[in-house]
Amino acid sequence: MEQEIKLMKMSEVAGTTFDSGCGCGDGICGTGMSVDTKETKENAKMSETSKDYLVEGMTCAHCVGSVTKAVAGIDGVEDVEIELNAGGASKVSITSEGPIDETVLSAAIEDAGYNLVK
Ligand SMILES: [Cu+2]
Repeated sequence: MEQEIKLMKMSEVAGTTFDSGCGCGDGICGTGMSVDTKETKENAKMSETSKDYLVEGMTCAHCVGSVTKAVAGIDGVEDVEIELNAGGASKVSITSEGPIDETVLSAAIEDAGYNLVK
């Protein structure tokens, strides 16, 4: 009986914490969140991917910088390397924590003012 009462109290505390929108980093909810993050990162490392794309419209180092910045801002992207082919399609090598969503990639590149060929 005593154990049951203690368990109920703990879940009540946890529920209250969530309902009040706590900002704790090391409480019950904070611990749960950090465990999830670690698992995601470990899984991501296992599936690290490197893929080449072609982007049209880059003509100088400034363009390369713009595209690099745009691509690097995408979730999961770890490294971006661009071989500039001024006036043609430049090779963009992207290393990421997993497959990149090409819709997101294409949108990011278009936002920067360039065109993802493939
Ligand atoms: Cu330029």
